[in-house]
Amino acid sequence: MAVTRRELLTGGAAGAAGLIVGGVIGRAVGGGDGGGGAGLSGDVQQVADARGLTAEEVRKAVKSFVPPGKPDLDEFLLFSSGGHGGQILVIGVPSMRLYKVIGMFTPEPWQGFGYGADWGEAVLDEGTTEAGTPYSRARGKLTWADTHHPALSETNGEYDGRWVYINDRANGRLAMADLRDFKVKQIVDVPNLQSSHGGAFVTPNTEYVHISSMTPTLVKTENIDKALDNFKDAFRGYSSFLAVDQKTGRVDLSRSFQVELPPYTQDLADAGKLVSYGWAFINSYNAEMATGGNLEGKEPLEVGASQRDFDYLHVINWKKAEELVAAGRYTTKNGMKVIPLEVAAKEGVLYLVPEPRSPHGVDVAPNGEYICVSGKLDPHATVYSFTKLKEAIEKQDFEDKDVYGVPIVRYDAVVAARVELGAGPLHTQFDDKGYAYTSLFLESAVAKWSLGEPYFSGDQAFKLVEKLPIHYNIGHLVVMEGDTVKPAGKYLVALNKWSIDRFPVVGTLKPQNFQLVDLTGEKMEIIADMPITAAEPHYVQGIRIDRIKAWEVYPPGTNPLTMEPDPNAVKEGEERIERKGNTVEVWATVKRSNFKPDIIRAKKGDKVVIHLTNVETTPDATHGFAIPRYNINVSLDPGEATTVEFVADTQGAFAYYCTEFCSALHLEMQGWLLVS
Ligand code: K7E
Ligand code: CUA
Repeated sequence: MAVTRRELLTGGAAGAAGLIVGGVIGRAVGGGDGGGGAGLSGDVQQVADARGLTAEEVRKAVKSFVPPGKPDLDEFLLFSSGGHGGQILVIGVPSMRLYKVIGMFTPEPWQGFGYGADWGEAVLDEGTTEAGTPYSRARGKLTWADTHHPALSETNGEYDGRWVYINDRANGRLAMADLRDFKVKQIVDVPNLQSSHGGAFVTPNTEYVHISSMTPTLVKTENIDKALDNFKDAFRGYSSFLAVDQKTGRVDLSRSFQVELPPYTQDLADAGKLVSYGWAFINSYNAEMATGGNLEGKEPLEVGASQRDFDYLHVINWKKAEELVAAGRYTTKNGMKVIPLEVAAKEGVLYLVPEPRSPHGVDVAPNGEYICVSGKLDPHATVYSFTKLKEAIEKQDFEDKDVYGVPIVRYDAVVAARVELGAGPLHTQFDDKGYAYTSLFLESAVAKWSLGEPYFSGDQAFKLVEKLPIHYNIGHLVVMEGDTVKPAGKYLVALNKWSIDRFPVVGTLKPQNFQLVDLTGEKMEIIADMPITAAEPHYVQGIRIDRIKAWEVYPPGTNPLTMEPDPNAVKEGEERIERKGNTVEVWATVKRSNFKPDIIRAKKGDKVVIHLTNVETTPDATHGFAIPRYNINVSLDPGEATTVEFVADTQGAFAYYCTEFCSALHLEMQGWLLVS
């Protein structure tokens, strides 16, 4: 927003922001603007004094302040992982206001996700299959996840605002939400993965969404008691390229494939872009293949996994992998096409590159040339050059093969730089000016450093330029659109695991802390804290708000699962109840302020099917449909059609009601289910 100097002085169009800037700042810098500003600055000064705020604090507050009625002042939306809460959090930048919690893997009662509506039940059922592994139904339906890495869909390497994906680190699954209605449409139980970390990322045109195993998967099921002694043969990792249907955003497993990997612990991953288009990169640790066993006379896992000086960056040529799949060079495993490890190693699909001790993050720079890796136990960021990597691969400049025969590219041939940053570097993001920003977990800081050509050259390249202390223990960080080919820069958000003294004490579990950092000034500057209370967030992506074209209402009678007209949607006047055998089927409309029909009669043991259509066309006119004691709780946004199905196994008179305060007669919006 452009605020003119005149507006600042007169407190005109800029409203509160203008008053504060014109007042307090004017005074703080010793000038004061005199005239119209003087009286106003007095007011603001009084407020600041009364609240114990310094001019500096007020100046920072104004940078992120979004006044009532001016939502357009938020320029970006963050899509944040919701950690083991299993959701995605949607947050405005710079306001740092939470706008939405999208239930992805975890039922969400307000949105009626997972409490009887066919859309949510279908999604949760799909995510709890037995197709891939025997794990999913170990203890019944899976209703939680540990979400780590959201991935917004891309076109030509830029966010396109169509879909968002996120992985389930705990259970090796992937979920997708449609950004037309911000609702989850699919949970994929990815075959051959037990857990996942490398992903989600999308390839530059969302051809694929990638997810790889974290802890390798057991593949030899005989003699499981001895499996850990035979780790090298009994376990494998998998890099999954899940093909995306360009119309719906859904994963199509029939067109998807996996590349089998050695049983190192594959960690984070990123997609190549521009020069490195067609390639993907996955970190690993525990190349030692340690298994723990601290009560069985062996080293604890963390000791065993930190023996070697190098682990391996996995370099995958997914274009080549596509060709092999097309040529039938795969085996089918649990319904998934898998390129076996030997084939991947021999045919140029998989290469390894040494990377220093137990790395964590791998991030590809906007031009696709630099692949930045940082290791928890090494104070440097290691920067690989894709050009050199490609040359080394072409010249077969290998230093060795691993025990599985995978070529190991010569380290010195491909490293572009090692930049000393500080203690515990984890993740890296990029801005629009050729700088990289790396989180330093142990040091609780953000390190800003310069990339090489074409951004910086000579002694200006690969140089630490600034460090910003963070509060506290930063994990991921995000620069707006900072992992696309065209970062927006402007703001950085630090995702901090601890908040210690930043917030009021609200019990023994403390909020985590998102800190908003302004990147536009000479120095980086923290301008806001945001307590995060839903779970531990991991990664976040920030997208320009104008890229998202969300609907405010559904076209009449839309089913949110298909985003198409629901065959059982009804218009007003078409409401009816039909009984066939032991099934009572109801077609109902929902609007301010009644359900029609408002009496449904069933006999104990009947199957009851209720098709509900919210016939409203007004934005915000959402209604609920809850049946007490039947564990049914549906939310119907304007235009939405959905179906609830259950067995009337408890007799009684149940007063179903609308759960959203929708009108003056909301309390009257109720009906009876009589089960006799
Ligand atoms: Cu570093 Cu899962 Cu991306 Cu957490 S991960 S921080
Ligand atoms: Cu509809 Cu309350």
